Amino acid sequence: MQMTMRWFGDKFDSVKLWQIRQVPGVTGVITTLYDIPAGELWPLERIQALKKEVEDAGLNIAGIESVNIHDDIKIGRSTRDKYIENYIRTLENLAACDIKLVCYNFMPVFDWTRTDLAKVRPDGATVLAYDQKVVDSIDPQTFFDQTNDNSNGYVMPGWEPERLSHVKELFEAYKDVDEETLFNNLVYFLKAIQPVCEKHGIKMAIHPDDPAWPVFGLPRIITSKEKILRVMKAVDSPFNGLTFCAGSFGSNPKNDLPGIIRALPGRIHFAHVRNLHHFEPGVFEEAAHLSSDGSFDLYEMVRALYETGFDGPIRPDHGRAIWGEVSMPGYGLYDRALGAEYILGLWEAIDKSEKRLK
Ligand code: DNO
Repeated sequence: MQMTMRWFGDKFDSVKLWQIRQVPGVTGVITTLYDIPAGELWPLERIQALKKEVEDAGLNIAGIESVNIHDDIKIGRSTRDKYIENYIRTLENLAACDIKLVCYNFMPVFDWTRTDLAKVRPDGATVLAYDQKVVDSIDPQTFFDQTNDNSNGYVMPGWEPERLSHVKELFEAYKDVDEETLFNNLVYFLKAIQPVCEKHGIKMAIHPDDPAWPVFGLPRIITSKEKILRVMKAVDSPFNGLTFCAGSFGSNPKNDLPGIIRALPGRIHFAHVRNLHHFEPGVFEEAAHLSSDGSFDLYEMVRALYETGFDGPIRPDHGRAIWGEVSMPGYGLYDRALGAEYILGLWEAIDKSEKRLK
C-alpha cells in the first residue's frame, strides 16, 4: 500500500507539491494533465515534464486520475475508434514514463454529482452534499452552471467547461443509450485497449458512478458489487480493475463496502477511502474520514483492503473545508492530510496486530 494524494497540477491546484511532501507517510501523487480534453493524445514530452516536476519535489507519480474517455466511446459512435486509438497511444506514452495505473470513469455526460459544494456543518466546516430532491427539480444545464459558479473559481474534476459546453446535444446523443448499450460500449473499449495494457503491465481502474444510481435519466453501470463483477468477468484479465471508491459506492447505503472489497481480490488497483453521513436514502453529506463522524466503518474497510492483499495506492478522498482554507471544493490540503494520517494509523495498527498474532 502506498499513501498518496490527488494533485491537479501546479496551474490548477491550490495545494503545492512541497506541502504534500510534508504530509507524513504520503510518498506519491495521483495526478493528470488536467488541461487536455477527453479524447486527445497526451504528448510524451508533457508526461515527461510532469514526472520530472513531481520527482523533483521528492514524490512519485503513483497513478493517473483520470485519462478521461471521450463521450463518443461511451455512446458507441463510429468515431470512437479514432478516440480509442488516441487512448492507446496515451497509454503507451504513460508506460514509456513508467506510469502504469490509470483511473477513469464511464459515466455519461457528468462525472460525480453533488448538489451543495459548501454545506455548513455544526462545527463550521463546510462539505459537499447531495440531495436527490434538488436534482429532480432542476434541469441539467442549470445544474452544471450552478456547480461551476460555486466552485471557488476552480475547475472541478469531471466538470471541465469544454466537456460540458454542449450539455443539450450530449443529452440528445445519449437518448438511445441504455444501460446495456453503455455496458457493451465499455466492453468494446476494454477489449480494444487490452493488448497494450497487457503488453506494458498497465492497470486500468474504473471509478464507480457517483452517486451510484442514474441521474438526470442518464444510465449508470458501475453502481454495485454485482455490476462491477459483471464488468470484471466480461474482460477477465487483471489489467481490467477497479478504483474502489468508498464515497461513490457508499452513496447507496445498501452497498456493503467491505463486502465489495472482499469480492474483488487482485482486481482493486487503487482505493479512495473516505466517509459520508447519510440522512435518508438519496440525502447525504460528506464527513471527516474518522468512522465516528459519518456512516461508514473505516476500520472494516481498511481491514478488508489489508486482508485481500491490496498493494496499490490509497488516497484520502474529498475533505471538509476547514481552518479557513480556500481550495477546489473537496480538495483542500488540511482535511485530506488528516484523512491520510488516520488511514495510515488504521493500516499500521492492523498490520502490527496481525504480525503479533503470527
Ligand atoms: C471526484 C473524483 C472523480 C473521479 C473520476 C475518475 O472527486 O473521485 O472525479 O476522479 O470519476 O475518472
